[in-house]
Amino acid sequence: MCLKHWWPSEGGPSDSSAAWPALAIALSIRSRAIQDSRCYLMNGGAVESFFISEDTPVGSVIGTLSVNGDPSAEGDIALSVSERGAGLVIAPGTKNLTLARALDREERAGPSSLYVNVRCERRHTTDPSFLIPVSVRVWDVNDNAPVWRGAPYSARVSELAAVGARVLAAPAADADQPGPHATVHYAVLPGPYSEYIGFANELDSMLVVKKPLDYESVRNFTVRLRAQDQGAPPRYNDTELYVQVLDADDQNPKFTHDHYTALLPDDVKEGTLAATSMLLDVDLPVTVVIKVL
Ligand SMILES: [Ca+2]
Ligand SMILES: [Ca+2]
Ligand SMILES: [Ca+2]
Repeated sequence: MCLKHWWPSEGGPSDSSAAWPALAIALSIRSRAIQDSRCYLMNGGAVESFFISEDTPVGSVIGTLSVNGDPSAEGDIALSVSERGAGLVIAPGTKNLTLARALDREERAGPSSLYVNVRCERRHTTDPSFLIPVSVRVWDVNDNAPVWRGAPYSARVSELAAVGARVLAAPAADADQPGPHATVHYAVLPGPYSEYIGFANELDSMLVVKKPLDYESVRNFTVRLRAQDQGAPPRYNDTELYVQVLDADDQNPKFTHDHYTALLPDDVKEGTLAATSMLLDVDLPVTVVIKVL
């Protein structure tokens, strides 16, 4: 606001010269009242806002209140946070706002924002005190690793399962805010048998067969799984998948020898047991009985 002082020589709003002293006094009082900017925010706003990292340590100074006035012991204003336990305090004699409780964007270890009122008093006056609303919000940091649901995992897979066949869903959830901090990439870690099983793709929690299984050569195995977010640096969790390979009748029976002979008496009767032979069947043991016909 701009005040203009009129003087009689400039031509005033009234033609009554007797009115000038009273007008000058009134303007002077009003001018002083307006010039007392103590407890007003310097930026002309009504609210003081701060935006800080969610992992800001308790005890940190998060900012300085941009209020007009001197809050020191000999100063002309007094500042205090009007709510008790509000999560913010003002260091005595300063305009510094100090964090008094942990904040958490995920609202697990504390609130994700604070709203408090700072009381500002004009010292040595009877003016009513001012309340300055202060808002503190937090931005996300990557403070959560993906967490596997239902881990560790186990699956039974037929040796006849085709490459690409689904084995198991192994989902992991990340509590951080949507975006890189919560985007989970899945992988089977390199190691023994890791060539048999893999994720459909790195963003898909579905495990599939990557290489044909064979009960006769591998009956069970364990692979390690990793779920990693895309933060910088990333966070991850590992778990295990145990796979039991199920036998299937995928082998033809084989004779243990190429040929068999038996000595039979001349009067051998029909139906007499002549010989037995073990057939080697890697799926199921089979015994064949040979009788005289
Ligand atoms: Ca957090
Ligand atoms: Ca977070
Ligand atoms: Ca994360």
